[in-house]
Amino acid sequence: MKPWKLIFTAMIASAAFAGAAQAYTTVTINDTYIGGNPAGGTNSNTSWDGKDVVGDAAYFGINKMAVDFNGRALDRVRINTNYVDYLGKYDTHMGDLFISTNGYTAAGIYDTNTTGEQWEYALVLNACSEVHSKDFRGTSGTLGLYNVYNSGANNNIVLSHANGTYRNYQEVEINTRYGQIAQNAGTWSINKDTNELIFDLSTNFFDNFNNFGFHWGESCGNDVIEGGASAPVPEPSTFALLGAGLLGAGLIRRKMKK
Ligand SMILES: [Ca+2]
Ligand SMILES: [Ca+2]
Repeated sequence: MKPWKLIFTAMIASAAFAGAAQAYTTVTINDTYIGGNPAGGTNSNTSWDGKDVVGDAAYFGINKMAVDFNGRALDRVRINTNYVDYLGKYDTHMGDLFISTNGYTAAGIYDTNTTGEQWEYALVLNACSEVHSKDFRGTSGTLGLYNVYNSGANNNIVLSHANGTYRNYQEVEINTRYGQIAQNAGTWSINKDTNELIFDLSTNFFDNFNNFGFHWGESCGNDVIEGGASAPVPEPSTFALLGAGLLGAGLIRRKMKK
């Protein structure tokens, strides 16, 4: 093998290797979302109107959301919330993660399930009868993937609810009777050191969308977070460019030899 051919082969191998090692990117969404005003048992209580947290922020406050991309693939969503230390507080429970795959349009302060961004998919904390029960105290499980239907016979959005005061008209869970795409799309876990509820995907279902929106809250919706995140634009690796350059040089060399 001629020296230049040897170098060229090595470069192609390097390019293939560089292509496999993808960059990891995190998009942070801060909680600037408020949502609807309180309703429920004390419907006339307007003292929480316009507030980011209904009730005690030490229990229900959501600080931010981290969206992790592996290359262009959606890999994890991490919700940073005080609630991880108060699971089951006042008979509430963790909600499911709502996902938009055609971007995110912000709504005003009185956004409800029928206004603002509409969600195409949801990641459901599986073993619903347990996770969605006030008696559940687990800290990990599997994730189901569901279509979201916000109207019609298959409407599977469950709105915020609680025995006392809660934030009204927030989408918080999926009725798993309808819309299942996959029974196991990953795992969820609680990290009490970082105050995170982590949705960790194993499915490649979300690998090829460009613009996402996300929505999460407790079953009471006492705090809710929403926001958008775009998948990183892929850049050709240095080695791939070098390989392409050498391929060009090789072709010129062949031409000159003729
Ligand atoms: Ca959408
Ligand atoms: Ca909020």
